[in-house]
Amino acid sequence: MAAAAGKHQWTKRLFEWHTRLMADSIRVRDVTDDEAAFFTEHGWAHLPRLVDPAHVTLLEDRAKEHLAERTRSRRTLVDQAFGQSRDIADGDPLFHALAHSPALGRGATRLLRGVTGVRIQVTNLLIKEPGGGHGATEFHQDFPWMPMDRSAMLTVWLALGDVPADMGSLRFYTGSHRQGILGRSFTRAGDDQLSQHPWLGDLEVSPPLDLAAGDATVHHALTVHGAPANRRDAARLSFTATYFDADALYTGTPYGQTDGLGLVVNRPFDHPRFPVVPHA
Ligand SMILES: O=C(O)CCC(=O)C(=O)O
Repeated sequence: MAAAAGKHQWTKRLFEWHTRLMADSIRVRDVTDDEAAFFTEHGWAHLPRLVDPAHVTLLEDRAKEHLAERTRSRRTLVDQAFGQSRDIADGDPLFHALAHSPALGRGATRLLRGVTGVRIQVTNLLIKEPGGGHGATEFHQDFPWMPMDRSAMLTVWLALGDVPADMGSLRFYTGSHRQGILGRSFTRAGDDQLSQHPWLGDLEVSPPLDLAAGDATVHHALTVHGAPANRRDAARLSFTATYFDADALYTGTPYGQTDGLGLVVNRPFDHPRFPVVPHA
């Protein structure tokens, strides 16, 4: 028992040491005032060269290794839109260093306005295969599934290779983050947000974005977003990190990620699965 605990401590220390080492090889820039203002107004923003492109190849290579090992079930409507390797920052020091980088912590805290800090909700590697491997990502909000008592949450979507618009970069309904919770999508065919709320068509849609490796987009969890199918020959690869208000309280809403963790209703997400990100 003591030997097992010792081994666990040792593995943990090795992971932390490896992460510190990796932090030096990933350069993340700060979000600018203009980007923050744009995000507040539109509910999304384009963050060119968020991560130094010189370091993105390393991330891309690692992503390919992880994604090759993913389970390829096509059970859900989400599985038909893209493949995933979830919680990637928990087991990979490079992605851990990226998700926990103070620049991203500062950026998320700033963009969410009025929050004093953020926790990580989930990190993920996404792949959208070409040639009909995956279809379009239907338009949806992220928040309607979440067991948080407030919607201050956003996702940074980082291109790990060049992602021209027709490879499936995200599109956003501008200002939809001010329309409240519009309901769940991906529960049955035809429940995308546009079908449920045709009036969304009156809102402007973000332009098709050609992302270079290292560019990111960021969207609020209430912003309606989706992506076209991948029309190129290569797979679309991205890393995502979702951050939420560190003071949010757990509501007890059933959710695969939080069920059984022992979280207490009406208390903050004080659990190692939801670390607070440094932003000093
Ligand atoms: O990458 C995609 O196609 C969808 C990703 C998404 O919906 C998200 O990160 O919130």
